[in-house]
Amino acid sequence: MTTDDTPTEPVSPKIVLLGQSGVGKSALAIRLSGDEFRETASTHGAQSHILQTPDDDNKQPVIFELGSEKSRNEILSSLKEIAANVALLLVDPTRDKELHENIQAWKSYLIDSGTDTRSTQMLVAARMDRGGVFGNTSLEELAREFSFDGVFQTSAKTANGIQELRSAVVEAARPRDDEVARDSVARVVQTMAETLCRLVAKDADALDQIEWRELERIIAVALDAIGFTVELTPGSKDGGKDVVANCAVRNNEHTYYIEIKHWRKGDRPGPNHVSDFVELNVRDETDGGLFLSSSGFTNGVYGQVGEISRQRVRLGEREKIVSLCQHFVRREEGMWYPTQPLPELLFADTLNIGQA
Ligand SMILES: Nc1nc2c(ncn2[C@@H]2O[C@H](COP(=O)(O)OP(=O)(O)OP(=O)(O)O)[C@@H](O)[C@H]2O)c(=O)[nH]1
Ligand SMILES: [Mg+2]
Repeated sequence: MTTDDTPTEPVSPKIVLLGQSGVGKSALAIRLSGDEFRETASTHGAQSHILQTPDDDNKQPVIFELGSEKSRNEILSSLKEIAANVALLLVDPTRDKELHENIQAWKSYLIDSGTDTRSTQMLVAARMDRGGVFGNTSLEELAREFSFDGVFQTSAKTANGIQELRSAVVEAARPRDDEVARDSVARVVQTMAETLCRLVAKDADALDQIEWRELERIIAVALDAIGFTVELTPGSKDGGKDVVANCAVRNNEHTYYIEIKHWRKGDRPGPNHVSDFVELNVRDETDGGLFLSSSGFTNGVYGQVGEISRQRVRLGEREKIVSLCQHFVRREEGMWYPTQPLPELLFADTLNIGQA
């Protein structure tokens, strides 16, 4: 999930190694993690290593090496998944005649994957025992041009420059105090939303004790478990949707908006609320919308269900909320994996034309 109050697991700082095949990523990872040099063959698939640090706590930074066989899309999705705190771009200035283009290309991956904004980035010249920098390229100038935070000349073989690089990486990967605090608050919030999700799955009446913001979190947690990539919008100024859920359908990214009304019994959203939401989905060209109301809808809305669903917006009541929570529980117990496409699941158990 991605939001300011995103629940996140306690994780070790993550370091990602990028660069062309054969530039020395595996050798450097082995040197940084085990302080030895080993001959390596080309590695495929992401590899991970634990970085050696002086303080032996359970948050040792993890080094990920991107496999070299990857396509642009694979690189981007690996980078997004890793969400590194530190990115090391390895280059071989002793022989790379296209150093500038090469750095530019990798930098674009860092930018397009969002790694650029969240990580410290270092330009690392590798295999420097094999010779000096090719031509009169200045690594410092390149680092400045592409906004790297540091530049290092290293050799995994002789260990030159490794200590300096390791210290800089450890420092950059150290979680800041505010991050630690945010992390633990987020963890508590996440745990609470999961616990509430289990309660609602067992007993729909639990909904009556739950505040609206908690219900938004519950729905976000449930959709996340079902397999959507979920974003919970801020509590106020949510732009008319409470949760944005994304999923890939046959390699195409689909986006759904979810609006959640959790009003006291007797108060029910009417046609205007629903039509605002329909319009929002049309305007933002979503692939559909789900309007959930724990207290049901006014009669005016029930009369328009057919028209509303033609606009790819579905309406869900208590039963739908409970069913999403039950999916969460079954998923958590490992008893269930989605067999239907996710968009169908999202729209299951909603009001349909015949029912109204
Ligand atoms: N002389 C020297 N050779 C090195 C050094 N680092 C790596 N090599 C050699 O360079 C070759 C490529 O190194 P790797 O670490 O496997 O490169 P890689 O970036 O992991 O390559 P892929 O896994 O294909 O992406 C191997 O033969 C290494 O032994 C170094 O510092 N000095
Ligand atoms: Mg490798």
